[in-house]
Amino acid sequence: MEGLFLKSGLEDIAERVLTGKRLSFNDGVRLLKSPDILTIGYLASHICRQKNGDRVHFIVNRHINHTNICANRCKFCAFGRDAGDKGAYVLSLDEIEAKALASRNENISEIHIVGGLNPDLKLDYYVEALKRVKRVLPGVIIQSFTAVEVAYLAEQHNMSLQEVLITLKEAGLDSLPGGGAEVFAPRVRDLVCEKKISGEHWLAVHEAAHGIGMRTNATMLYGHVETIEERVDHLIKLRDLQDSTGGFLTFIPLAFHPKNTPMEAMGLARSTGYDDLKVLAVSRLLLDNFDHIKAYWLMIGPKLAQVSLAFGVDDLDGTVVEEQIAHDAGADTEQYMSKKNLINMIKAAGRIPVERDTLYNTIREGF
Ligand code: V47
Repeated sequence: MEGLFLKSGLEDIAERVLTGKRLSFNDGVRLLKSPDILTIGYLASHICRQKNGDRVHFIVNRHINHTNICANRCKFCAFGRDAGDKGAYVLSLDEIEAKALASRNENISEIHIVGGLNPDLKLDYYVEALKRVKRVLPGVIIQSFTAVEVAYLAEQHNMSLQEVLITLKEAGLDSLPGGGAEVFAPRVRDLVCEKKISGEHWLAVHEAAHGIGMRTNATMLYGHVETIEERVDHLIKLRDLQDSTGGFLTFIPLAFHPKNTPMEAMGLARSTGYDDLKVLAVSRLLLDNFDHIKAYWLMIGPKLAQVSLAFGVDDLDGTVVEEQIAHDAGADTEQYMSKKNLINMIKAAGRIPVERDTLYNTIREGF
């Protein structure tokens, strides 16, 4: 075993990982700065297998982006529009219901609705959307509305985060997705999303959700202006909240897509495969209190997502069906992946496909 890590300079970190010790901020920085991707992947895979064995998860789900009109207009985003702009849209409640209904025969277990901060959409729209989805798809789990949308509703209606969350929960909301986290460091937020809620506020929404028994996801948007240290700081803040609530289900790194965004002019390139794998693997190592790390095939491509199963990843997300946010920003993947394809990718990696629901309950295992 020792020979494996010779000359990597990561021997002490490897020792800590293999003996179950928590990694520090500095360990995270050293891992992300190291070119020794195979050692990092080996260690991450070791931890992933301790937590999940050979099981790799996927979900049959459908995304709906209900509006792209957004008061925040983050600089990394190609999806947001001002009302009246070309391509600006809001789905009516009937349209949301029709999209949910169109999935009725697909045996989907999750509906994922996220959109912009549209000042014309009030809490009653969200409540009614949830009720209608549950009416046409009874039994489906609704994982919808980012912390940013929840905070916006609280502000618009002068309600507490908890009051908004309880109102949404009573209407059918089961879980929050992980979007809107970006990178918590104020320096980064000032540069790329100055109008967005702070990192602390994002964490407070998730803490409030966990407090009412709602499980949630977490993300990090990487590959733009953030430093390695800021990435690690973000991960440690998530780890700290997870220590206190245990409410996070999974962590999903999101690779920045620059096309058509205000940041395109900065000349930033898409993240490299090397960086994608390292962020996934180092997340697996630092987030020792998260059960799952998800590679979102739609953003990093199905082939790299499959390879990431050897770098600490145990979840490939889902069938998705339709998606605007990454595709408006130049994602060159499909918007839909069949269940058969997801199963084949997992089997071809020598692993056991597990169809899960949002809460990681097994729907079916071993296809
Ligand atoms: O909140 C915006 C990010 C998020 C870009 O919780 C961008 O299971 C890349 O959160 N390039 C939406 N990313 C997607 C999201 C998500 C996706 C899949 C699963 C889950 C989950 C969550 O996408 C936004 C923002 O953080 N984003 N613009 C862009 N140009």
